[in-house]
Amino acid sequence: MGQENGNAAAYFIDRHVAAGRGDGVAFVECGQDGRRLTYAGLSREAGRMADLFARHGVRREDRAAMIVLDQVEFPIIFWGALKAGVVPVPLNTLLSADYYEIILADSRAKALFVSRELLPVVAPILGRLPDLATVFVVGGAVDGHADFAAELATSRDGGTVEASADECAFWLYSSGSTGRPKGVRHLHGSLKATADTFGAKILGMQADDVVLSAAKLFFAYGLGNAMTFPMAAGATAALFKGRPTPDDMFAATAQIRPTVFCGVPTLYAAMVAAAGGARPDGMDRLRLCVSAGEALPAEIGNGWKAATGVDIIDGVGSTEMLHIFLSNAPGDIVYGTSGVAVPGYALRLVDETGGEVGVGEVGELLVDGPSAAENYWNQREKSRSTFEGRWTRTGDKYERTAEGRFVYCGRTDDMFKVSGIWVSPFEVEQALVTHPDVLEAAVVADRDETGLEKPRAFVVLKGEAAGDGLEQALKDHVKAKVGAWKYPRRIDFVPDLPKTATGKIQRFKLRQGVA
Ligand code: 3SK
Repeated sequence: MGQENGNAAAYFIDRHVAAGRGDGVAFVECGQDGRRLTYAGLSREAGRMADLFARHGVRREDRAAMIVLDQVEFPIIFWGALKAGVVPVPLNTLLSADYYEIILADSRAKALFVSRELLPVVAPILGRLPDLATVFVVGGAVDGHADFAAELATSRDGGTVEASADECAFWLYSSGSTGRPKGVRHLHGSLKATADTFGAKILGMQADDVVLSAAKLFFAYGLGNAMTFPMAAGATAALFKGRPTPDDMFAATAQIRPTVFCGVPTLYAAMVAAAGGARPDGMDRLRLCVSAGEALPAEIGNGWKAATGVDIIDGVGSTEMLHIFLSNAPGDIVYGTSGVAVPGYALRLVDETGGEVGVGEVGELLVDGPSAAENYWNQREKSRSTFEGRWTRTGDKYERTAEGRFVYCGRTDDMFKVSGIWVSPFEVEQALVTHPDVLEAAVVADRDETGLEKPRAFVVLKGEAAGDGLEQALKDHVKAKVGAWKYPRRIDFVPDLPKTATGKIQRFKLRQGVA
């Protein structure tokens, strides 16, 4: 018997069609005129991409960048590239032209697929990218560029090329907490590895599930939630093209009636506040919710449960590990903790010398598991210091409780000392968000008049403006909650906070602002 094809498309698509499940709906777009894509339709359309690539001189292992919204063309292009052995590079659809230029040049993408709505953002830089041969516009013809729909319609199905599960399949760009983008190179086998672990063991994904993810497909988090996890089970994912505001999410849940909903803490907080205690429509089939991107404050988990009757599984993942490796689980949830290792992954907490720390001590989290990326493209030093043999450094500080649960303590580079005692910005932020007027908060170290570091908070309020006395009330609130020395000496009321694509607060940007 020949060896099984390790190409991820063989597992996620061809297997379903071969087993007679081709009529199952893989993707449905939210909204009135939302399109549907069956597994057979996806197989056919994605299969045509090899021909399209060949016509435009895009060869195996070349990169094809994607600036594509969550619409049915996203899976067609992504899986079509994998089927052809071309390496798709989905990019954050919210970046500026400067960032796109850096990333497109770094990846040396030969082809770019761009949603028509986003073409004006990248148009000014396209002439400055010598490796970029063809720009395919998704969702309409534009003079001077290839029309994706027309090109696909005239292509023939080229099937799925043989690939090793250990072969590089796709890249994701990680902005990281320092700002310089890194091309994270992932293998074909890693997609199945995350579906077999978090997707199957924690979410228990089944063929009758319908997943709605506020996190977009270009994030590792969204890619698993709304593509590989449901596809591994032959289930359905809903695609929402727009910005996930609470009202739009309520409309989408009312239409889709998802069984699994995936979001980030900021969105859950805003949805709880907007729901005003009432259960939103379309939650009748909901069995599970997932949160990642940053640790979920207990208040938000409890508020959501009170409004919807459904728990949120809070987990921790990274672009480097492709999805969640540390998580709470159904029936085993302690809000305010990140849970325990996902089955299939091993975790260590280490100090600066690499030694294991004990219960109640803070250490850096290291993870070993089957979905780790191969390396960062062209960043050898960073690759060597992140991927240490089997172990991947996360840059996150954690503490393990006597019960074995992990509690988030901040980033390795965010902690600071006040009066000689460590302060985790996260701890102060958590205290601030328990105040009824606060929606979100971020805390950084700022020097006082004596040059010593003290906490400074940036606070987004739930209501309009900060009334008289609110600043003092918040300081007193933090003192009472987490200790007198930790209170923010200065509070700035801001309309929103800088965040990475996956919803992590970019404290380095706030620090740059205060320096
Ligand atoms: O930020 C996270 O927790 C995360 C989760 C899943 C996949 C990717 C990321 C960055």
